[in-house]
Amino acid sequence: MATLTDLAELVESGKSKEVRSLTQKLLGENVSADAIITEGVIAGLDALGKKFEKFEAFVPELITAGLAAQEALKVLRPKMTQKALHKEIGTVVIGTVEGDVHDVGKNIVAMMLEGGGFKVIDLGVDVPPDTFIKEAKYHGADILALSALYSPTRLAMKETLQKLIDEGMRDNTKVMVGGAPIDQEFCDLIGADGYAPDAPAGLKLAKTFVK
Ligand code: B12
Repeated sequence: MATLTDLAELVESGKSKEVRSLTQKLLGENVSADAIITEGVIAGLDALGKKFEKFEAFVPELITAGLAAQEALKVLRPKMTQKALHKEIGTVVIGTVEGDVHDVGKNIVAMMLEGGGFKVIDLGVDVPPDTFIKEAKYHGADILALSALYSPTRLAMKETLQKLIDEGMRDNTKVMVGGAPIDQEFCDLIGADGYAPDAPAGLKLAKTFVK
């Protein structure tokens, strides 16, 4: 019987087609979307990340694993974003900051926020500070959610916050930050409103902002 460990291995080896069908199969067996993400998708990417650190894997492998992970998310998306029956509880503009193209984690956070009742505007990756501000203004965002995975790009979070202040929007827009190199200390340092280590914690945090 195929398991979550098999899924992790398929993600790690970048087998998109197999990842898609195993994800469908696991869902059909009532394995939860949370378990599929944590023990399948993230476990596979983490294992590959460790190999990358030891020069046992290289960028092409990261690319194919990233694509395979997205296949799993495509299958999970309808399940995770089933519209809540009540009306939207707030608007979130989310994106990966300028200079950074990692988006698997950001996509998981976006799906979970949507499933939790938020209207989510996803700006994608490598988003310049000006674009975040323009879109937050246009959509009347309650929350700006910034993701960064590649450490040097963390600085773009600070720039985005500064632009928000310059535009006089800081009082009406909560800013939450996340991604592997981000922690509470960094959040406090740049003056963001909150940090969450993963998508479920991100949803919990976002809800406290719209109470
Ligand atoms: C896949 C991958 C890639 C793929 C990304 C594909 C894609 N579509 O995303 C590609 C090939 C593009 C890539 C490129 C690079 N990568 Co890369 N990559 C990875 C890898 C293996 C997995 C990342 C991932 O998706 N993790 C799984 C997700 C689910 O986790 P996550 O993003 O952390 O998200 C969770 C939380 O952090 C949180 N979260 C995330 N965002 C947000 C936002 C908010 C608001 C909140 C509340 C929470 C939150 O919730 C998520 C879900 O629980 C990691 C290693 C690893 N273990 O993470 C390296 C890693 C991130 N990459 C790394 C590097 C060095 C690079 C490159 C510089 C390599 C190179 N030499 O070119 C480039 C940089 C490109 C750029 N400018 O951005 C390093 C970064 C080191 C550092 N500290 O800066 C890592 C850590 C690998 C390593 N161990 O050295 N990479």
